Amino acid sequence: MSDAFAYKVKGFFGRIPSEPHKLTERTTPTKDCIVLCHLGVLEVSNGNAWEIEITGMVGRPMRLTVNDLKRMPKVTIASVHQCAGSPLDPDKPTQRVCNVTWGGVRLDDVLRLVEPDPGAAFVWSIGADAGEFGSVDCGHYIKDLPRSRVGVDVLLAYEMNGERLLPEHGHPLRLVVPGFYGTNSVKWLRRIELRKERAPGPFTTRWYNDVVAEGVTRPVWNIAPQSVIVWPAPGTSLERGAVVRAWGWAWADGGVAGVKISLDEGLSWKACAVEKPTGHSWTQFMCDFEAAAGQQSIVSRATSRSGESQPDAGKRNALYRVPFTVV
Ligand SMILES: Nc1nc2c(c(=O)[nH]1)N[C@H]1C(S)=C(S)[C@@H](COP(=O)(O)O)O[C@H]1N2
Ligand SMILES: [Mo]
Repeated sequence: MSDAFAYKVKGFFGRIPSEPHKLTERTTPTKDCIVLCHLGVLEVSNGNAWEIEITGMVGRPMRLTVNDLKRMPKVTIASVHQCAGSPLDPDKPTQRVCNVTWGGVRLDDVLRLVEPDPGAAFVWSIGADAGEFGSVDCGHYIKDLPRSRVGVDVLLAYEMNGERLLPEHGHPLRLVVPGFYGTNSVKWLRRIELRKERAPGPFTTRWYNDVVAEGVTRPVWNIAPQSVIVWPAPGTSLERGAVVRAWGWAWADGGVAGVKISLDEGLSWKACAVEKPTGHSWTQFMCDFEAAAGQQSIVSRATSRSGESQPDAGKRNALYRVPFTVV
C-alpha cells in the first residue's frame, strides 16, 4: 500500500451524540451522525486517484481507482447506521445510531469483474488505517462478511447524504453493509480479498463476536431489533390528562414487524402504529397515551420480522427508557 495519506487524528476518535430525542429527522444531517474511528482519522488529498485492490480467490485480481468506480452505475441506498457499541463492553446498550443515504457502486458489480472463485465464502475488507486500540497493536482495520450477503445492496460508497464523504466517514471510499452494524462498514477502504475463511486480526477474532451459548460465538454482523424514543424527551414534564403522541424509530436487519410501548416499567404494553418498513431505513412508530399520575417513564420494544424482540437488559439492543414527570 502506498502512503498517499496522512493522519488527521492518530488514535481513537469518536463523535457519539447518543441523544435520541434529537433524531427528529428521517435522514440524519451529517453533522449529527455518529463517528467511530478506532485507530485514527485519515486525511486523503487526491481522493479520485485512491486505489483499491481486489485480490485473493479471484480469477482476475484488479486495481481500481475511485475515478474508475465513479464511471460505473451509481446507486443510492438509505440505511440505518448503528455502532454496535464499544468492543471492550459489547453487551452495553448504546443509542449510537443515525439514518443516512449512501451513494456509490455495488460491490457485486465490482466482484463480477474479478471472477470470484465459488469457494470464496467470505469477503474481507481492509482499511488503510492501522495502529493501536485497547492496548493491542491491531495492524490494519480488517473486517469480513459472508459472500452470500453481498447481493444487491452492499456498496463501495463515496458519498453520504448526497455529499462527498467527510474524512472521518472514510473519504474517499468505504464499504457499506446495510443491515449490518457499522463496524462492518470499513472506511478508507484499500483492499478487498475473497477468502475461504473468516478474516484474521483483532476486529474479527478477539472482538465483535457475541457469545450465544457456552463455547459458541456469533459475529457481530446483523443488526438486532432496536428502537429509540424521540418524544417525549428525557426529563419532559407532561401535564396530567394530556394526550401525548409518543414516537420514535425502530429498525432491525430484515425489517421491523411491530413496536410496543410501556408506561409502567414493563407491566403492561401497548401496540404502536408502525409505518411500513422500506429497505434498510429505520421505521417510524407512534402511539398516543394519556399522561397520568404515577407515570415516570416510557420504554419501547421492537420486534423484527424474524420474530426476535428487544431484551429487557444485558444486551446491546436492550430496552431504552426515557424518564419524564407528570405534573
Ligand atoms: N477503517 C475503519 N473503518 C471503520 C472503523 C475504523 O475504526 N476503521 N470503525 C467502524 C465502526 S466501529 C463504526 S461504528 C463505523 C462508524 O462509521 P462512521 O464513523 O462513518 O459513522 O465505522 C466502522 N468502520
Ligand atoms: Mo462501532
